[in-house]
Amino acid sequence: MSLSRDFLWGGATAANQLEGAYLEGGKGLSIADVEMGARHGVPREIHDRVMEGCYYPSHQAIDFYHQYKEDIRLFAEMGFRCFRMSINWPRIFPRGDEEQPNEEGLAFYDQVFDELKRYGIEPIVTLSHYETPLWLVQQYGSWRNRKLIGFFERYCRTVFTRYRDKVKYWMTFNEINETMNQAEPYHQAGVRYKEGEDPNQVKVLVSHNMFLASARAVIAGHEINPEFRIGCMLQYPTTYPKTCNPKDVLAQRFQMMPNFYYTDVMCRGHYTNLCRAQLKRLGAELVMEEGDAELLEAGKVDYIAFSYYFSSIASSEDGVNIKVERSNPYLKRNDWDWPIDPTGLRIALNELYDRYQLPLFIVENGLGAIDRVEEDGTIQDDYRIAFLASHIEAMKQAVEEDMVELMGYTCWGPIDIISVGTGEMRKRYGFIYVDKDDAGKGSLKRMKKKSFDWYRKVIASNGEDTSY
Ligand code: BGP
Repeated sequence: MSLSRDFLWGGATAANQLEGAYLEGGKGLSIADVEMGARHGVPREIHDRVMEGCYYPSHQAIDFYHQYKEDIRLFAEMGFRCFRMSINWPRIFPRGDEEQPNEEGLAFYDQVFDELKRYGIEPIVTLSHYETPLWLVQQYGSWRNRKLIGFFERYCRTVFTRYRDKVKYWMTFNEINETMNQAEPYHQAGVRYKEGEDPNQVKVLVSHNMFLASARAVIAGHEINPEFRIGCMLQYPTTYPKTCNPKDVLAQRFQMMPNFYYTDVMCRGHYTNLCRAQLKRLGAELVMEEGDAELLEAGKVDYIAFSYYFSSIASSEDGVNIKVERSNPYLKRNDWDWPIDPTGLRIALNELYDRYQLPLFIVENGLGAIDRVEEDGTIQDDYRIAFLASHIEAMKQAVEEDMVELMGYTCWGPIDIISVGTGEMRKRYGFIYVDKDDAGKGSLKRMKKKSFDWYRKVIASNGEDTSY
């Protein structure tokens, strides 16, 4: 088995990280619009509103909203067969709870999809990529509130109907498992803890509501167009036991449990024994209402999309408390201390496919690095090429030797965009350089990096030629 002839090669982005135009076309605020940038390695400061005099990277981002034609032309030049993007939920429903959508927002995505189609590029659309309308957080407490299930379904039905013949591949929530893995799931669920709240209980509650919302979206999508393929999306944290001490091996398994908690429910349609064990470990209670079980069963996803950036190691002295580290002595690390581990991608593909036998889709992978523009205007990003080549080779082995079923591969940030973690601009992933700095200054001019031609060659050879 080799990569199929229609293997989906391309790049992946999220609206809040590239569109900008944060109040244009009738758009409302999203949770990303109150997140400040950018300090190297420091998590972003979050406000409950836009504060005067502060810099918010999402407000202009790289101005894809106005420059999408040029950007898509460059993607086409690289031979993209697909482009992963998200619909900015508050462009369609500015507050999130309206009865009627915002026509200007819908028209914008019509234009983007039409432009992609001109070049034969298949859109891959994330319905919620860290863009929950801020109003829903302020007025309803975000995903703690079951009302969001209905609002999300209305939003999904609206875009499914509108783009019925323009988009085939969808995914519901970006990196949904980070809801449990993050100390506070702001990006995923719009949640910041209130005083006295039990974090584990909140995580279980918001996850349940998001599962129900995802299931409703899947059912609605299949009803509107049976050809739709709707996936879940998770961050896959390949984890190794630190040693062959059985306690470390057990620690590795326990460390993976919160991740399979998500895929088990979304792919198998119910809370499995593993999920129940995880609830027990968290000391949290799951409250199911009438009809929830049937809904989860009916709303199973068609495929599993995931991001993969690095692997970690787990250990435990008592078999209960788990220590997770990134300092694997066998691996080099990037400028942000993320270990570089292509084999971890092959392992991820094997583990997920073994567990669910559903088609997989690598929808994020890449190297965030500090690029330098040389005096002659070139950008020699050989380190990025080396990273991607090694990961693509590992991916091919998973398909060709391990017989994993894989739909495609989209690199994260094919054009430089805002970093989610730190809000930095200088954490660059792209094949296309964007002239903008961490303070928001720059001409926004686009320049091809050395990796641009390399990726074009990889796609043209359907992954056969990754040489450099
Ligand atoms: C994932 C997100 C992306 C993206 C990526 C890289 O978690 O789905 O939106 O940004 O990570 O992270 P960062 O931008 O922090 O380098």
